[in-house]
Amino acid sequence: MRVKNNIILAMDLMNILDAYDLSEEISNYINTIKIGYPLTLSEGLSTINIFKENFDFNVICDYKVADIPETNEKIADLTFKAGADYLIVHGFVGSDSIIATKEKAEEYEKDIFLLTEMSHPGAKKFLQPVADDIAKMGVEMNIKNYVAPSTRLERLSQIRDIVGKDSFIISPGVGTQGGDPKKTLNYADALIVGRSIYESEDPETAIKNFIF
Ligand code: FNU
Repeated sequence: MRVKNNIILAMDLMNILDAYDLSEEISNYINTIKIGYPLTLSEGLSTINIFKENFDFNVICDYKVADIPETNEKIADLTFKAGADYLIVHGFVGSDSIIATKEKAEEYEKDIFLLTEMSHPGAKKFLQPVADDIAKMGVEMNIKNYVAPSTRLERLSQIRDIVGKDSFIISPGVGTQGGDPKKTLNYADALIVGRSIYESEDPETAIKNFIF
């Protein structure tokens, strides 16, 4: 996966017109966006194709899939059928649930990202203690793409050590959540950036602050 300028825009706007306008404004700087529940539940899965057809973006769907294998498979099927290139899947649910999404991705010649540790403070209590094991499981499962936090660089570094240099790590938490973008790129392949860009008065200038 080639992420232009190592920036993935988290498109957490609540309506497609705003998202479309922002895409027009910054499409020279990025080729990859991440959409999640805010935009999908507001406007539907059809938004995926709007970004693909008009901007040719890679679209990562951040649905943090975390269910039993049979339900995960249905969610993955709907997401890839709607045009997604990647689906973010929780690791804590275990390998059978993850395999269900990975196999579905392969049917569509797409892929998943495995979520290890999250970036917010609350993740320290339940997720952090098992995050290394989630990453190790991912390696055993031959998963190549991971999500790991920029808000705790020592954890990001540890997860990089586990998944190895050839894996692809995308990292949320820079900017508004406090993570340092430049230092994050010592360990991660790309930054996920949301509010620092889409809440800015001048998104084009804001995005340049994340280009090194
Ligand atoms: P911004 N996100 C996150 N932390 O922030 N997918 C995680 O551990 C994770 C995520 C998402 O803070 C979050 O939902 F796994 O405005 C949002 O879409 O820059 C984006 O990353 C961060 O947005």
